[in-house]
Amino acid sequence: MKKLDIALIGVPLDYGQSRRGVDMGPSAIRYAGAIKRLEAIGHSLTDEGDIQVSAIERRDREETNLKNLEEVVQATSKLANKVAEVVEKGHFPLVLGGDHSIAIGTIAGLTAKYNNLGVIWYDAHADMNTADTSPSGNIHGMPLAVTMGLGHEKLVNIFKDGQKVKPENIVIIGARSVDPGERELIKEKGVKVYSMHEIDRDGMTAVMKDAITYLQSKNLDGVHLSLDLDGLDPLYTPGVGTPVQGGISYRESHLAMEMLEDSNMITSAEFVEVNPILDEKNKTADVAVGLMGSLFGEKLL
Ligand code: B3U
Ligand code: MN
Ligand code: MN
Repeated sequence: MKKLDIALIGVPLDYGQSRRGVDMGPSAIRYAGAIKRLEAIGHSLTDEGDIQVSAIERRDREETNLKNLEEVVQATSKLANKVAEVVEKGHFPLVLGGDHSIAIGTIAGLTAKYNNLGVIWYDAHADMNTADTSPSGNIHGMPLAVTMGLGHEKLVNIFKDGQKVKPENIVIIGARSVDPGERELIKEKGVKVYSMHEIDRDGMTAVMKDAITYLQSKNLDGVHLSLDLDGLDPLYTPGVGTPVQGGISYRESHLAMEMLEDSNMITSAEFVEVNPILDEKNKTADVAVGLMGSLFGEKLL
């Protein structure tokens, strides 16, 4: 991999879901040695610190079934501005979550530079609910819909109005818990999904080859990797808010990251949903940092 100027941005946000603790994710990932690990590969790294997230719950709430909407809008708007600032300087944004609602801000900010962005969504879930279909009201179950321009207008219009990514430029990998409304939207919008079924049937090598070829056919000017640690099986990443059995293995995940590195297509990344309170001795943050190593070009030999 060519040497990058990586801009590390922490987002200690836990308002997109209901289990406290995921706000400590960025600290846990830093503690697990992310910076040294990436510098050892030869990249230069600037730690931009954490985005400020309001600690006070607001009272001037609008009537909505979306939990903590104002707090999520505030934090993701700040994040979008930060991501835009670093990509415009030519840096590679590496965003640490925080719950997955932060992707709304990351992807919005990326549109400052990329006009035809691709997204790889590595996750047990599709994160394609809207206020109408969400079973929980948790915004971390909605960022991919928001990115396609669907959902609450305050979320859809962060940084720039409307759709940020075309549905046909999105690939989901590892899905195994998809709600009925999400299933409909996947079909209607033509989002490419490699569920656990395809991974079991064809193997990770074939799935990643196919996903990379698919994205290469789209004339993209950038590809963002949004990696939810619950995409892996909870055996390997127990420190997540909504674990789902039967997930991607540790080995398959490293292989996937190495194949992405080989493809040279990734232009930004985020690692989300690390919750140290639910974790076992920082295991999940350790896995996140290991996967970063593979994604950024660490070699076994
Ligand atoms: N699809 C469910 C559950 C969920 C989504 N993302 C996570 N959990 N991490 C929902 O609430 O939208
Ligand atoms: Mn997710
Ligand atoms: Mn998930």
